[in-house]
Amino acid sequence: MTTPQEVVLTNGPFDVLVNSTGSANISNNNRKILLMEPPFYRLYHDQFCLVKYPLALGYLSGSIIKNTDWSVQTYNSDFNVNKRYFTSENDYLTGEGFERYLSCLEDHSLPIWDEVRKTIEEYNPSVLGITLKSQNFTSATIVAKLAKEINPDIKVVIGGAHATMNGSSVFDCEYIDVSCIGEGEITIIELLNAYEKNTELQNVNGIIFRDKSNEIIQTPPRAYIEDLDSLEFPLTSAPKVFKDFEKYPKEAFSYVFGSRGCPYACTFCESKSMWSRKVRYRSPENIISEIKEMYDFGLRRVTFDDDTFGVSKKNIKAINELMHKELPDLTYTCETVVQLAKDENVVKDMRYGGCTSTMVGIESGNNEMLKKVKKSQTTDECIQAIKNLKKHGIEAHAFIMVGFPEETEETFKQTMDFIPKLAPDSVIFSIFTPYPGSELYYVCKDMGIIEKEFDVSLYNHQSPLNCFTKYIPEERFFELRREAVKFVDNYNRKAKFKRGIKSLHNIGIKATWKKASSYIYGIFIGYLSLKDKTRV
Ligand code: B12
Ligand code: SF4
Repeated sequence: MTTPQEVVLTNGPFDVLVNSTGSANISNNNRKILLMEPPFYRLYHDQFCLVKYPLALGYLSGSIIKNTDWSVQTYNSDFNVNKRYFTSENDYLTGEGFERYLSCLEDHSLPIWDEVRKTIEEYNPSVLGITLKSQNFTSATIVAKLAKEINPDIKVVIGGAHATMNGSSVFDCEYIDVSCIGEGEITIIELLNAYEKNTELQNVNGIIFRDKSNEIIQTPPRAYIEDLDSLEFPLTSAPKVFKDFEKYPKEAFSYVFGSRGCPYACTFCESKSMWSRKVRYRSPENIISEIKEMYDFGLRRVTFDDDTFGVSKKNIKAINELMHKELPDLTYTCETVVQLAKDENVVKDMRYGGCTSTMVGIESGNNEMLKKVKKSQTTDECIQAIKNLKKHGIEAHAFIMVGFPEETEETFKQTMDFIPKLAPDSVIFSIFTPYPGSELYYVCKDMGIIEKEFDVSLYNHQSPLNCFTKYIPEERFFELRREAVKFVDNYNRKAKFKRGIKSLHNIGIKATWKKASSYIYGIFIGYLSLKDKTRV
């Protein structure tokens, strides 16, 4: 570790602090931070976008408002105010969409980048915070570049899963000043205070930063926040800070996190590197009071975004009892694991609390493969879990993943054959992707499946380039994948139709006609939007 050079204060017209290398520090007159989600889905298709208030932006801005007098704006540049459509087709990030994605990363004169430029110019922040997943890192580097072109003195701070997993390598992008490792609520406060008071960043734990002599310095790790109940609710400050707040549908604010961390150790997932396997829980009371705020805002259905809803049976019971008591006409949806849903009592508790839909990590239809990826479940237990959920009126959508490094043609086909036996309400189909921070990322490196210089922004669960299997030749893998995507799309269409018939049967003729006409209208609007495929 090195110590940053000394910073000197000069007298300027705007009380600007200038350091010894001449670049401006944060002015007392400009305590403004813009926090943003970089574009990703919009780069693929103009009509696909992230209709959501990213929780990282909500938590960070809440913390800044509570603890500092900085002004904050949050901005989801992956939301298109004119078009909100999304798709459930499995190949939506492939084909023409993928070509467009690549060209948008090359051509920075496109309207999407103009929108980003304009937002930065108009708000004129002294600090730009960008939240990152590996897939949108390249997009984020473009945002950082645009920001520095507008004002070279803007401090660019990144955070999120990709920042946390990739250490100092993110500084290959010359426009990044600071990377936040792990949780950001306290780190961002200390960072803003350091900027404002012009003290050394060395004293801020949990960051890596570029000092004035361009050296990359890492500070000691940031301790996890012990009391998650102390955090502000993202929705509370959203109307004040979130750009275009009023243009979002209410559902964009229906996401809630009840815990941080996951006790499981699936090798394709990097949750343990980010949050650790020790789970931190919010109290059921605190969760319910956040959901009450969402209820008052007009929401009647919320989504738990936790890695695994509730985690322990005891906690699940406690949350659901309170939900039932305090919010009887609110429903929720969540992600769960077979280990929990195979227990009918857990499922009953969830139903009691208002759960109507779940996504369950099934992944493979082959027991050996499940063991290899440390998914602690058997195929029989998977069937039991889906059965339990459906029996109690909870939709069960299955995450299925193929293309693990040790996948063979046989295990691939077994997984496809398993889907009808499992009979989920739909399949969320993914091709394995080695995410930095996951165990399999390092396995892929050791096996030589991925190169040292691995550009992860080209890969994601639906990327047409994904092929990380050792035993299936690439051409054959792509063939199997094409067939699988067709099979899954077909399965999902049929399953959706069946669900539709069932729900229409339950609601009667008049309501059926109303629903059917709005469905036809939806198709018509969707068709128009698909025809209007303008570049983003
Ligand atoms: C909800 C979710 C989604 C949603 C919405 C995402 C969104 N933008 O809001 C959807 C479904 C769209 C999605 C999509 C994808 N996701 Co996702 N997603 C999640 C999930 C479950 C929760 C995210 C969340 O809200 N967390 C809660 C907030 C509070 O945590 P946080 O975002 O990490 O932020 C904290 C810190 O990281 C830090 N921080 C974050 N940003 C910043 C910025 C600054 C400036 C600072 C200082 C600090 C800071 O402070 C925050 C507060 O403590 C996470 C898993 C998880 N447990 O986090 C996966 C996760 C983030 N997703 C992941 C992946 C892989 C994807 C996809 C690539 C999947 C795919 N199709 O292939 C896409 C990529 C989309 C994209 N835009 O790039 C991976 C990322 C792995 C990686 N190395 O990047 C994760 C970690 C899941 C996993 N365990 O593997 N995702
Ligand atoms: S895949 Fe889900 S259950 Fe497995 S470690 Fe990741 S978050 Fe936990």
